[in-house]
Amino acid sequence: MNISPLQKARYEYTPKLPGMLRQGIANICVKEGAETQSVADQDKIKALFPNTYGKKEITFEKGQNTSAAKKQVVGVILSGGQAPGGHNVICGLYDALKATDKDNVLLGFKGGPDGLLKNDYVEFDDEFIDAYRNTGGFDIIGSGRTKLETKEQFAIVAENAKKNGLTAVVIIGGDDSNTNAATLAEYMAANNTGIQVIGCPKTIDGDLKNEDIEASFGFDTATKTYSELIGNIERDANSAKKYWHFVKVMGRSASHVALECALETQPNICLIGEEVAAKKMSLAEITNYIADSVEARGNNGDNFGVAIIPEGIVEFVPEFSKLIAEINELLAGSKTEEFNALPDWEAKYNFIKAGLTAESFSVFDILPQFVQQQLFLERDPHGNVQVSLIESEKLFSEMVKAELAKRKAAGTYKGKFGAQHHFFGYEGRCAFPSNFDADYCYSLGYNAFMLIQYGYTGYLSKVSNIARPAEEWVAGGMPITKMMNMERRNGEDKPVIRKALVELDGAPFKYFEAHRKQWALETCFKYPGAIQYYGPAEVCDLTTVTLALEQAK
Ligand code: FBP
Repeated sequence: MNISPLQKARYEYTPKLPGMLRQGIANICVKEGAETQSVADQDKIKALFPNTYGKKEITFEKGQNTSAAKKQVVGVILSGGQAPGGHNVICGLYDALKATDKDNVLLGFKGGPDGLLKNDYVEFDDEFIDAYRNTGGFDIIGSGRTKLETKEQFAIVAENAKKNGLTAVVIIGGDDSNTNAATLAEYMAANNTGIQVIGCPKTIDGDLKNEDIEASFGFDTATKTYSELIGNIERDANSAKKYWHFVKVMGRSASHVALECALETQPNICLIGEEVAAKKMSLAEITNYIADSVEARGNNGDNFGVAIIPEGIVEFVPEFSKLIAEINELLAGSKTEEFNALPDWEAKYNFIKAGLTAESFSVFDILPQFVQQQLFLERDPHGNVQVSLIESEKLFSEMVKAELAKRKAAGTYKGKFGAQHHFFGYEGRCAFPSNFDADYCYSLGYNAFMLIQYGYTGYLSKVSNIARPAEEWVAGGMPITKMMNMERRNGEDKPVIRKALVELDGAPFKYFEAHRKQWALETCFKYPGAIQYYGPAEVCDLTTVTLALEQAK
């Protein structure tokens, strides 16, 4: 009764595995490659990970399975923001584990890392797993953002793991969660627990990728979902010809999601945070850049358009970051109470004016009042401004409106400007996984079990060559320490997986850069439509434009 026809049909879908994993468990052998080094700071990372550093990269091949027979009891968690395909990672893991030995056990720890700390889990069986095959969401066991990083936490996890007889833990998460997976693996090895730890690369933001991990799962489905909506909006804009639509898309920091959506839909404007930072653009320069397109189109009679704004944009604007830092300082400690006690906005405004440097106050002063107030209303538990809550789509449309009013007064702009605002984020995180994500995720999970079975720890499940058909995908594993470097986090130098930002000399940005001038002036909209699950492979199994451009030989 509660199952839609599509969900019912998706239960029947058989995800595609890489060719080398299709021969049955008995026919999967391992091939070890070269020893690895971290991407930077080798000596420091090696010293911090003496038991797991420098291990060999590995690939699986067709051949006699030589892994030692051992009953496996595996614990799995989902960590961080939802991403389409998470359920299939668990399904792939479960199927490989049961195909190896039906007495093997898979425990799902609930609510993310908290589940491991609280020893709160469910044991999966066929009926349980079958209800989640090829579905979106993380509701199978839930997720959470608790960071597993202290020795005390690791000791609790190790104790709970021993209590349940766990032989391995699989962490499905982003760069932070997999950094923690590497540290947990090192702890487990250093303390001779015999418990292995394997990671799987997740995040719709697309910023967990490198020379080994070609894409994080969920990026494909989420960007296809947003692109469908943006394409529909473009068509509406082109039909009514009376609105500019400002569309903010998720991506906490990197602009991969915005860039992919732009490549899919060819909007008039797409801001890229990494470019804004590299060119040290000011808010006024960004505003002028958008206003130039609105003016040129308006003067041609096209009083409509679409602009994509990445969620993390304001933190890439140097003068805005400086302003945020000064506000955090201004309201540190008891000064928040002093500020909150002021009787009205005018008194607060004067307090701010007196507390900021002249440079930062001039930035503050050009912001629309609702953004000025947002900066002081929305604070995180540490009292800092919550930058992700700033409605940057409204910020830029308001600033463009003000700029156009000036241009109208000067007689250069002759058009009309009406704006609509959208934020696409949560809409895409739990969509039914595309065929690509369903296949990729299932393969990552299946492969994670092969890594466990062959005794590896501190590895990320790796499936590569993914711009090609699944038959040609290459399954294997990479030591997580290979992706690490030292970074300053909260005043301390820490070993972390390097976050992948948009590369301004990479093929996806270069393509965008070569076309955006034309897109800004003309109407070159592209309408991708909804994700297709059934039909010809060239429609249903297509992956992202980003991946296609990055992998184009
Ligand atoms: P992950 O990095 O954990 O995958 O989450 C990314 C993300 O989806 C961002 O795009 C977004 O800024 C954030 O999660 C929102 O988080 P929350 O679900 O806590 O509101």
